[in-house]
Amino acid sequence: MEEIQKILENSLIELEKASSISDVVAVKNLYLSKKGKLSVLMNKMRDLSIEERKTFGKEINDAKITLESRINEKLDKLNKEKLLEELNNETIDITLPGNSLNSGEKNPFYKIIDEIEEIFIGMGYTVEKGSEVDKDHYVFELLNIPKDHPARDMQDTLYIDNETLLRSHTSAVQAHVMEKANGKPIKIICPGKTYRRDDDDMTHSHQFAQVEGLVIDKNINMGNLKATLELFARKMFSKNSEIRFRSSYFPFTEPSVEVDVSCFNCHGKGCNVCKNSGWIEILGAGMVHPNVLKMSGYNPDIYSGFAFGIGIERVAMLRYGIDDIRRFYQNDIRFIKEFNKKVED
Ligand code: FA5
Repeated sequence: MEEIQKILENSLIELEKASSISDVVAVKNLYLSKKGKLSVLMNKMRDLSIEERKTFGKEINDAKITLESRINEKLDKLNKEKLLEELNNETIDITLPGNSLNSGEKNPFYKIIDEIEEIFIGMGYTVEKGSEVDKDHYVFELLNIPKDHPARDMQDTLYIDNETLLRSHTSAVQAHVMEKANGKPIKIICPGKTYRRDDDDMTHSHQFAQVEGLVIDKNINMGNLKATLELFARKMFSKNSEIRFRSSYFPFTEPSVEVDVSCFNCHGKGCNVCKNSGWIEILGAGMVHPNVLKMSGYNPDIYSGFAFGIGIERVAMLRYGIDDIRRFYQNDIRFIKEFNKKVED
């Protein structure tokens, strides 16, 4: 018993002297590990009577508990001191300037899509999604443009295989929507990207975007189309903008029109932006061709409809006075920031 007390006393003295965490761990190993001084005393139990073993065992356990709790107290104290020391040594220079975070801005291209959607939703249209990669069947065939039709030349595009291509116009959506509607009335718009072999200049790009519109019901006529497009133009551009309808040709509409808006740059006088015509074409439209209605399961004697395809960048150029279509794709943050100022009507 005396030996136990002696070992405990020595261990406490050594613990007292320990000045670092590693010193304390060393004391712990010396006395409490499996082969530590207190643990090996247990071997002596073999030589004792049952009665003596009880008191001896209890004494060793008490000594172990005492030493363990003193070691933990000391470790706790040393850890706190270490943390305090680290905090005191750590200096933060609050005079350094902070890093300002630039918030993103919406490209005018997407702002115009939002505006176009808002105008048409206000007229009762729903917004559909289309696919940029589509089948020849939808992009051309169901739109009355069979293989070898000359209209295909104007809309040459990138082919993934003989039957799959990057759509050259959003009109492909028309055939999908008609297929889905299964003979029921339709009133939709669908914005999206299109791809075409075209010479890039101030108003043309090989990749651009359109908003397709399609209305099919009983008694839909050319007057409805004209009123819709006039209302759209009046809401989108200033009341001073002029609009003109030119007769045109699309294989999927009859009659067909192209709609021009007076040039934002020269206000109709003629300049390099409008190629001296005073007008910029923004959309193609017309009454849905009876063949297209038939191919998609609508009886042209009962149903009629109109469709239009608006060039989104062209509308944005007119709306914001942007002189070159290529600016939309150049990712110049200075250009993008310009359009988050309020635009005058
Ligand atoms: C078409 O693409 C027809 N699918 C539009 C249509 C839809 C007609 C429904 C009838 C019924 P067009 O090729 O004219 O038509 O293009 C329509 C509009 O897209 C143009 O008025 C113009 O604003 C825009 N656009 C056409 N080509 C380009 C181009 N290379 N770069 C930028 N915008 C273009």
